Amino acid sequence: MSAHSQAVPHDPHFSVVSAPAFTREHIADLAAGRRAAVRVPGLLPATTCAEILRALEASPFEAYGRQRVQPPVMRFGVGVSDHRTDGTLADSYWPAAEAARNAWDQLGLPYDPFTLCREALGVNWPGAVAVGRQDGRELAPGVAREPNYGFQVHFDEALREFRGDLLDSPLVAQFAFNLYLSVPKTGGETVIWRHRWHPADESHRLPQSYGYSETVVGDAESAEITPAIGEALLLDPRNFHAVRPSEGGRRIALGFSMGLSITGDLLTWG
Ligand SMILES: O=C(O)CCC(=O)C(=O)O
Ligand SMILES: [Fe+2]
Repeated sequence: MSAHSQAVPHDPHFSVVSAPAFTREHIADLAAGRRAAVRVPGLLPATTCAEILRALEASPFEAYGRQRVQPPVMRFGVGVSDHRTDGTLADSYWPAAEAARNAWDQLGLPYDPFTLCREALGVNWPGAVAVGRQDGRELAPGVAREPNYGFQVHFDEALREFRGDLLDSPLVAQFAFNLYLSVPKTGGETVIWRHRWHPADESHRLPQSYGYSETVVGDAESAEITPAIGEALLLDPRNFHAVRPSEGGRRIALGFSMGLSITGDLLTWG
């Protein structure tokens, strides 16, 4: 028995597993809250990751909304979080998504990186893995993110962030997908706490921010993941999570949100 298990009881339903591929069980376990995260090293071939990274390194990233996202996080592409007003997806999202699509096209890659990710995620899934739609319009497929100064402690849950259903097909669970293309020499760890949002947590919210003071998680059990190039991470984003600041190199990942829809399909969005 380890010192840890003697001192602090461990929740067997809060664990991180590493596997050669995403299985149905992994996705079901995440959806059901029986697992914190699943790592798949080498989800895409190393040569593909290097090619996507080369294209991105030569491209200008933009910052997420600087009021809400401090310290700044850079992105290539668009996410719903910058276009949310009063719990709805603002009209401004659609031209931004169109511009992002063009920017990704102009990288000149012979494939769409997000399509490759969806295909790899779906190898063992009986339903489709497709980009989600709202009023018939396809959302953005994902975004490249560069949180060199880290992400504050936060959670992601469209059911709480949006009024009604974000997508045409209602979701019964949500996941966060990341595929790491570039990692720093030190830092850049992803930390996940066994703590889900509770109304009283709002007293820990950082003013005007997407994030919370780390006091919000108290002494909850946590798991720390040091990302590796080519590795995919699928996590339950209802659990509060953060990214630690990086040193010695850019931390760039492809990322998107994914929902399990009532149809049994997995639907993604940026
Ligand atoms: O970059 C990461 O490892 C996690 C980022 C994050 O907050 C998310 O994917 O929801
Ligand atoms: Fe997140």
